[in-house]
Amino acid sequence: MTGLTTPSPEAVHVSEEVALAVAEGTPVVALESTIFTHGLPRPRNLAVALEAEERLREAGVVPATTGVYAGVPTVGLSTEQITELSATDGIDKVSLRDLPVVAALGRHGGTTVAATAFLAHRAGVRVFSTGGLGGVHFGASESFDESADMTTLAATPVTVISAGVKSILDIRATLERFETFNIPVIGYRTTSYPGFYVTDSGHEIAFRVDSPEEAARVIDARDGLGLPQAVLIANPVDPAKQLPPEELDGILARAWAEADRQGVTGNASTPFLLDFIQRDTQGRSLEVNVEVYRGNVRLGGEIATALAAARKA
Ligand code: PSU
Ligand code: MN
Repeated sequence: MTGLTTPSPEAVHVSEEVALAVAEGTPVVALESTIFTHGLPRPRNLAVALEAEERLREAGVVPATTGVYAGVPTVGLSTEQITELSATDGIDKVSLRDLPVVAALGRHGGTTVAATAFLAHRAGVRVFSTGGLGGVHFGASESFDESADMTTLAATPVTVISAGVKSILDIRATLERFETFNIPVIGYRTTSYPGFYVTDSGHEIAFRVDSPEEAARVIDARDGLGLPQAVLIANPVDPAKQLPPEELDGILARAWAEADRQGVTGNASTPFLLDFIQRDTQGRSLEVNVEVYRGNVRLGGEIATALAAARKA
């Protein structure tokens, strides 16, 4: 014996609506909370979080917004809880390592992709939509700053819809790490890996799927094989709505230089850089961020619906 105990079902609160949907095979999509606790500025953060839920419901999909409310890791936060979390200062950014601490200390937390993927999987939710994934930061070969999103996704069999990894990251190195961790990366109607703020990061990926049904078949194949990794669906932003690609290098250079100057490191880097880019682009990056998220929420709903239909067939 290792001395490990069996996980307790009470450790994670799954809302009644989400639990019922999971039990009945109704499509469900998990949504993260860091996007509204640390990503988007107020009051836009709340509007975006509620709009995502609303659009899923309109499509017949149950939203499962995930976060930590007063120490309770929750899959299926209520509107009141989302409203409070999006308006409260000093909320923790909760990755998987932080989860037991924040739970024990009774704190509020916005869950990252890593923590959200873990909680969604614990609740039986198979599909999760986000904006951009964490990955390898530039200089990681010295700083070791690689997002725990990657290692978590290597061991968590959910499906994550994103517009690639955040533009601030070393995308080439991140794609290499996904390969190392056996994490499949699949373009949605493209083999050009998206660059979050831009449609094309300039990196090619091997595979594409062209419909939600095809994505669902990949997910079912992964599950049939009993593989433990997430499937990543990379869904590019509409080219008409991207940041002008020719401006991106300059924007990123200014962001990194400022982070360097202020000595920002660790888990503060991502929120700092995204916030800097928002100011540097006079809010244009915010509009792209919202657009990216909408697209991923929509596709997540479609894939969850295709998965549910395949199960019933
Ligand atoms: N969006 C933001 N700020 C963030 C994140 C998203 O505006 O901090 C989170 C995402 O949830 C992602 C995480 O999972 O950043 C990656 O951060 P890190 O590199 O510290 O692992
Ligand atoms: Mn980090």
